[in-house]
Amino acid sequence: MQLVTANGVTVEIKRGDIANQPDLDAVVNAANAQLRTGGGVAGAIHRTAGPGLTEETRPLAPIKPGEAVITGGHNLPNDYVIHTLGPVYGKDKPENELLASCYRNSVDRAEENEIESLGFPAISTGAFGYPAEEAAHIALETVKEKTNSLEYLKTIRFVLFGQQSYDVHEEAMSDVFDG
Ligand code: AR6
Repeated sequence: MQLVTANGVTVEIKRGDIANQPDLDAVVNAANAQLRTGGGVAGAIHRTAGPGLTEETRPLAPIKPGEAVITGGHNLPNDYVIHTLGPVYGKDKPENELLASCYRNSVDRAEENEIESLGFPAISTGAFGYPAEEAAHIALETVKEKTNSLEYLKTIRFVLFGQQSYDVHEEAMSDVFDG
């Protein structure tokens, strides 16, 4: 399953680079607390967005695990970036609730800004060590629940870097949406 419609919202999974999603209004950054560039997603987003993004994020930092803040997209092909700090697995507890908050708060920032299409990376599953399957289930369950109360968002895309991450999300999508 690559695509499902829930309460009029399309939820889809796709392999790709979160910094190269020109058809989305906004993308989510798997940020660090200081909202600076880093490895993985944060590196790709800041590199493509350029120094203007770091300038805009500086006064918004630090953020806590589960929080989300919004900025412009600068040189990215998207109007907005939503920066959320995932939990470090084994350290920031309870991990599952903090990870769900990342998705919930990111969707809330999108709705507040009347965003219609949003792309998520697999938050916390890289440097922060969250097991991929568990994280994918939390991500899809949280997004599914959110589709009950959306006014503006019509498309939510999970942008997965590797084939393994894609496969794990495909499986989780069937589990969560097919019952
Ligand atoms: N597009 C989509 N997914 C990607 C990309 C990309 N360009 N690059 C990596 N991934 P991570 P975290 C996948 O480490 O675990 C940073 O250094 C990756 O394979 O980016 O939340 C920050 O500065 C993995 O599945 O985020 C923080 O300190 C997933 O995206 C810290 O890492 C998330 O990997 C955040 O760690």
